[in-house]
Amino acid sequence: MPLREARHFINGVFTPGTSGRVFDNIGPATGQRIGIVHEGLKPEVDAAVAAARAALRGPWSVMSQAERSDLLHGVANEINNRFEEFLEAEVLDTGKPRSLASHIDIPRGAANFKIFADLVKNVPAETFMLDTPDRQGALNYALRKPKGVIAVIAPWNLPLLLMTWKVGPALACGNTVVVKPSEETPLTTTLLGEVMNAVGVPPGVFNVVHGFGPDSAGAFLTAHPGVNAITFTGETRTGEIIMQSAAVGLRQVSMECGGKNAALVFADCDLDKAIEGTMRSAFANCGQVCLGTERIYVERPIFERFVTRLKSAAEGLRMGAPDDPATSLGPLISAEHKRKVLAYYRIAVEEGATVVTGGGEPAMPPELAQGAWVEPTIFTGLPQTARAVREEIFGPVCHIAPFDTEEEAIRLANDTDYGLATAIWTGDLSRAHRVASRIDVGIAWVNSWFLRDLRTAFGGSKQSGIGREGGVHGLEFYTELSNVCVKL
Ligand code: NAD
Ligand code: 6OD
Repeated sequence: MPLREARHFINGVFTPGTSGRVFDNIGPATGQRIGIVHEGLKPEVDAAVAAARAALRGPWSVMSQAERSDLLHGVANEINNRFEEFLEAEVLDTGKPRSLASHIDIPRGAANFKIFADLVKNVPAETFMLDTPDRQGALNYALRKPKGVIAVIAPWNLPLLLMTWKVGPALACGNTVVVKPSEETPLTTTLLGEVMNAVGVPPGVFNVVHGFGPDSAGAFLTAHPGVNAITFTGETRTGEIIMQSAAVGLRQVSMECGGKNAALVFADCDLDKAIEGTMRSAFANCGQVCLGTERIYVERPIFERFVTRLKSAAEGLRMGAPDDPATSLGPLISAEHKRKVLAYYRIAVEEGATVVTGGGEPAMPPELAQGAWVEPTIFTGLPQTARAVREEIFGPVCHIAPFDTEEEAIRLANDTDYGLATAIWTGDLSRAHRVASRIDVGIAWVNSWFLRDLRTAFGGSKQSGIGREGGVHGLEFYTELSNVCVKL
């Protein structure tokens, strides 16, 4: 397979930039080089921000909302027309099973443009008639204006989906963007540049600069004074660093960060459904989903049965080549992430965990042997204070512990620095509502997981993030409200 070259996309043109630096793009399934990526530094970021600024003042702002929305529908349609190319690129970059990327990543990546293009056309403006002493009154209304040039810093776990989840609403609201995709997954963001040109999105509206975080494109972009707001998805620690950059010039941030999410499994649940849902929440995308479940609390009467059944289901997962339809579990994103996850497997054992299944590296066939593979792993027996119970591992791993009362289950679920998601498995409707209302998270699922209307709010509390994106809630971040009062 020929090596893929990922260039920056600045002002509608693919360019290697002037830094002269490149780095290898390694396919995580095989550990082999699949391409090279040009690294952007300050000059590339300067050029991209300048292009975004010019487009903001120029062609993008003279278009009507309807024209912009039509173009974004065109972007979605073109992604779907080139579905196979996007699929191949995403699978190469991440090693995830083709079946997963074709059901989630690419369709959702396209849908993000349509949903927000339609949504912004249908948001009513705030309008009041004001009483005045002369009884003539005043008309007071608010305009929503684009915020300006938005920096989009994206992660590697769902590269197209999570990047378009930000680019879609940003562009729909009339902003322009500079995207810094993860250094691990440059390909689908680069392809999106081709799509933007093909459908006629004006140059400069969508820009991409590749590179790393510190001392590289990410840091230069978030520190750039020409950026009006920063939307970030990634680790909490990175979010803290980016907030420090954003403080200069009082630039607003939207932060979607890490999680250490709990599942609460009550004895009155439908056990088949709880096992099926928990399998997905713990192991889908090799556990590399921010909403994934790493802590499972099970009511004591069904604890042993639950552990036995989850073990057997986890042992039924099949690791293999992404193109093999039988593959249900892919690799981790990189050798570095594999080292981190395996380190946590060791830490858990040192902390006294019982290894129910997994805990190490699988034997893979020769063509995959250099890939970032780890076994799906289940632990029990750790105290709530253990690092493996408190820190986000972001791998195919969970810890299962028993609980005795509803009150205890709620306390355990909330006993974390994070607040992203929870899944509640119960057949008791009143309990479902009661418990959901008391867990400090951005989203609580009842008898389901990863199900969400894109028009609803998404985000985390505590160290899982700041702000909400999704639906009309994203408009608060991607637009500036401007109040107009007309004396009649
Ligand atoms: P990461 O924080 O390492 O990197 C995310 C992005 O930030 C990358 O593009 C990276 O290059 C960039 N970056 C790193 N340091 C930077 C700096 N100093 N300045 C500017 N940019 C910088 O995260 P990751 O490893 O790509 O993703 C995994 C993490 O993301 C996990 O913690 C996961 O929970 C979180 N995540 C959260 C959500 C959510 O919606 N809450 C979704 C997906 C992933
Ligand atoms: O469902 C979404 O819109 C969303 N932002 C999912 C995030 C997944 C995190 O890995």
